[in-house]
Amino acid sequence: MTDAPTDLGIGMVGYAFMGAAHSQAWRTAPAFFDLPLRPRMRAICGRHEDAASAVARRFEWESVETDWRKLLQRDDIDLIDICTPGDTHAEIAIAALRAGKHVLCEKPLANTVAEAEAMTAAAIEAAKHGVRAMVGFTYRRTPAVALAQQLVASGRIGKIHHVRAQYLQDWLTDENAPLNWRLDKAQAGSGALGDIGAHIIDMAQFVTGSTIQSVSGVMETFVKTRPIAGDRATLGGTSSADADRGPVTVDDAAVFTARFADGAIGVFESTRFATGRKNALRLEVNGSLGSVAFDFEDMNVLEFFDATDDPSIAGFRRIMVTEATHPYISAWWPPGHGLGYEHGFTHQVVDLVTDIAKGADPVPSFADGLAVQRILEAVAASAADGMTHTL
Ligand code: SOE
Repeated sequence: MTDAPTDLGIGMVGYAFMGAAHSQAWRTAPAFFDLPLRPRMRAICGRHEDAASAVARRFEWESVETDWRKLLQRDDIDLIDICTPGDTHAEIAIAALRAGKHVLCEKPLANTVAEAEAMTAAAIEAAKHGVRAMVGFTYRRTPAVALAQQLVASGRIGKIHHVRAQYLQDWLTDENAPLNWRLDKAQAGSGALGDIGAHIIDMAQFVTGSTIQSVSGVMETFVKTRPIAGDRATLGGTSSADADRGPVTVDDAAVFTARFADGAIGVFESTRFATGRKNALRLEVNGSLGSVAFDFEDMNVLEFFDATDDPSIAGFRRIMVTEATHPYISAWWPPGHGLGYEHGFTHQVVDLVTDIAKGADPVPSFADGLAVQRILEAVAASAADGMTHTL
């Protein structure tokens, strides 16, 4: 009888969409993967005790806290999982790291470069004491994306010339969709740019192994005011004529071009107004020997074009990324059964717990998150002054 792995106590801050995605990951990972440490879901934390308690019951968190600082004081908690809006990431992460707790922080890392720099400095200092930090760009851990990165890194598509990345959603095309925290700059930092643009920036740099050196961007807020839902005091309305509508203070869409360090050029598009596109995160990379192409709305497939094929039979092949030899798949189902959105979160937990046990620095690191933050800020600056901004 082998010894049971040491417990790793988890304290999670936040309980909405990301709270649910992360909760399922902490529950599922040890069931499908042989982890070197055993995650124990010690506490979920939220300002509204009733709502947090309901999520705790649903996902079987052991306890509920309403002040995240209490999590840092608990000896049964080793890791803080931050699933809150971006305006709270820096304060919680830095305090947690200084308290000796590992940190998993949702993307984007922060709302500003200054915050991201402070978080990265705290993570570097904490790592000296074996305390680890990761930022939650989960799409890297979709098997098809991980395979794309492997093909590019192995040279199968040769020298990269083009990177084409889109993240298309349409949940705000209705001008009467109400305000929420994602539309408030003070809470979210930016709109489509940081919320979904951060994902394609991280994914493009991960898959290509190259870094963005300069950007030139355009941003737009198509709907300037929206109905105020819930607590009127938090979102502001103006005159009586606007009493039921408040200002949208972030972008609805951000598009930009980019130059990469390896000489490739990129085109990026992130929007919440791509009518009909629900979660179309797409990446295509064109190289001298071939191309890879991915669309999250067909997430178990990677398209691959091999330019060395006989031209009479050449074409984009659809690789079903569901073989046991493909990244992460051997823990799941037989070929062809497929994975879903939630599996990226489970794989994130698996890799984080494994790195903590090994004493390794997880990726993407806070430094990777800072690099994305710098690009976000450069795109916003370019959209404001019409200039190309170099990182
Ligand atoms: C935006 O709608 C969003 O929820 C992002 O915030 C998540 O990071 C992404 O995984 C799904 O879409």
